[in-house]
Amino acid sequence: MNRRDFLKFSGLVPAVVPSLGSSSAAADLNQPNKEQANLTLRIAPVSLEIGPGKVIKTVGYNGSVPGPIFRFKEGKPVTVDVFNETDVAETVHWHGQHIPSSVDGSVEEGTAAVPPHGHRRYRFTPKPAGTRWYHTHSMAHGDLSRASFSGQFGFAIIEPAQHAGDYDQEICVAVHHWEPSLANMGPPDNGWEIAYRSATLNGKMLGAGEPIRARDRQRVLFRLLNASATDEVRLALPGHRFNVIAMDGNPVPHPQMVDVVYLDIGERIDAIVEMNNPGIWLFGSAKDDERMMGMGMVVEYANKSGESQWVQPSNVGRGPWDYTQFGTGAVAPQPDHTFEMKFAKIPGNRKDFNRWTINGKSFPEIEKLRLEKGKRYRLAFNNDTGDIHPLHLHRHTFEVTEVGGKPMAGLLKDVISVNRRSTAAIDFVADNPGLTLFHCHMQLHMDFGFMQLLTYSG
Ligand SMILES: [Cu+2]
Repeated sequence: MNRRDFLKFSGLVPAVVPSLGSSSAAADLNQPNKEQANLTLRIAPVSLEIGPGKVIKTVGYNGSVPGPIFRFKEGKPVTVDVFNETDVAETVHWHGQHIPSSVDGSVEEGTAAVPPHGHRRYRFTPKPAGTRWYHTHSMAHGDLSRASFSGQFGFAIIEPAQHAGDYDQEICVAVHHWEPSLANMGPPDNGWEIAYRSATLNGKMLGAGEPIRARDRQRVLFRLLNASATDEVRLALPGHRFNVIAMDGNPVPHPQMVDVVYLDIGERIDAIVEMNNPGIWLFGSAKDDERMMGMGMVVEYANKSGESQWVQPSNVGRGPWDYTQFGTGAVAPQPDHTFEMKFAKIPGNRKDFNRWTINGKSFPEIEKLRLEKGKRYRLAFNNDTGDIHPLHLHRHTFEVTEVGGKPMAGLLKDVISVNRRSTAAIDFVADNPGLTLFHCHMQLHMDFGFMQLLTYSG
């Protein structure tokens, strides 16, 4: 089955292919006006029925959650018209791309916001190839209806000039949590955290959406995205294993077979699953309460029927997984300069939000890190907090060079999940001048100080 057939019959996620090409030659024949093609993104309130009679009022893209799947061709410029039909200024961040600060989508970097009931046009050249995504980069500051608590997220897949992937069917799955409320879940000195009442895969609770339909001996490419505002997730498909071939859209040096995939906020995983165990299965969260909240999807083989089966995987774990298993085993070259970054928490004490510091200072008081073009930099993290932090660097791809004291090389990412009371290091080449944001992707952490800008000198 080719992708067009799949999209026709699956109905999993709305896809926008026509203007920007796809890997299918048949689709290309229907695109005589590719050169003039524009994309339109409409930010507007949407009533999302995530389950029977369960309606979430949120804000989404083009009337859906997730937004349309954009398919870009690497290196082929695109124009995106963004219309904001809400009462607040909004931004659209193109997560994982090497594009100018003026269009990257964060006001801190200098991208102009889309005014309430206003319009802006962005033009950029999509790169690098891989599973990217787009999402709002506004702040919530405790408003649990805004920013990444809303439905403003979608896949932006950048097709390479030639696709190396060998698969029969592609399935994009985005994770989200809904109905957030403030809760006190930690020790007495800990501030507000977030509890949720429902969760979805592709905007539908378990049983409410179309099943994933597969045939025996198919190879399925899962593109997985954690678009939650605040929670990391672990996903499993009993009876099957995931061959993890890419992380954050970048091919991994050592693909690994795993039973459970771990995704911190903002992370993506490309995994091939060999469909060789006919039946009706449940793909979903390895946490029982999260699956009960809706984070699951039925996987249905052709000519099979009955109840979906769940088998609890062993060794689910509490922290991030071991990234070193995906690396080369080599040691990365020494950087030209290392920035030491120590993270700490200022406790909110049950009546306020926790605040977060990098080397003792919070955004926006913290000074910018200065980069020189062409040099290789290391950010050496010391997470002196009891929380896991998904750290994201804009506009650059980094190499993970140390995790928990273990040196590593070859794994290219744009988000790294740093464990509690642990260390990690990332290296990157300063090759994309302009203001660049570094921040924790956990919404409450970025809202309350966990951000820093990097700037190029000269
Ligand atoms: Cu954090």
